[in-house]
Amino acid sequence: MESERTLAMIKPDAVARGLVPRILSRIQESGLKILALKSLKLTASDAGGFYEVHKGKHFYEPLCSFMSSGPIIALVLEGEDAIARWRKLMGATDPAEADNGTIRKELAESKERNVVHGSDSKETAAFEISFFFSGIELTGIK
Ligand code: IDP
Ligand code: MG
Repeated sequence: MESERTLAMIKPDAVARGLVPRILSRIQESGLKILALKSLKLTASDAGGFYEVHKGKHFYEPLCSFMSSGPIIALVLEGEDAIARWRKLMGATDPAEADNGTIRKELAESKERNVVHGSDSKETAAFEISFFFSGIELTGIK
C-alpha cells in the first residue's frame, strides 16, 4: 500500500484543556509520521471555509464559532493508509459512539467538542492540507 497524507487538527477544546502532549503521544505511538505541524487561531470565516461542506447543517454555525474560539494545532500525518488509520484512532464523531481506546472516547466531552479532526477521503485530505500548508512546508524532516 502506498504512503498517504491526511490533515489532522487538535481542536480548541483540547488545546485549552492541555491535551496536546497526550494527543501527540497517541499519534507517535500509532506509527504515523508527523510531516508538518503548526499552531494558529482561525477566524470564524476561516472555519466556515474549512467546513464549507457542512454549510446549511444545524451544527455549522456553532461549529464555526467553536473552531475559532481559541488556538488549534494543524498537522499533516503521513504513512500507509494514513487517512483511515487516523480516523480509526480518533473514533466516531460522537464520543458516546466511539470505540474504547480511541482518542474521542477517552477525551471528548461531546459530539461538537470532540478534540480532534481528520480528513475523510483522499480528496478532502488534499483540500484540507492545502488549506493550512504550502508546498515548502511539506518537505518533512529527513
Ligand atoms: P468528523 O469530524 O467525525 O468527520 P463531521 O460529520 O465531518 O465529523 O462533522 C464535523 C464536526 O462538526 C464534528 O467533528 C463535530 O465537531 C461537529 N458536529 C458534527 N455533527 C454534529 C452534531 O450533530 N452536533 C454538534 N456538532 C456536530
Ligand atoms: Mg468530517
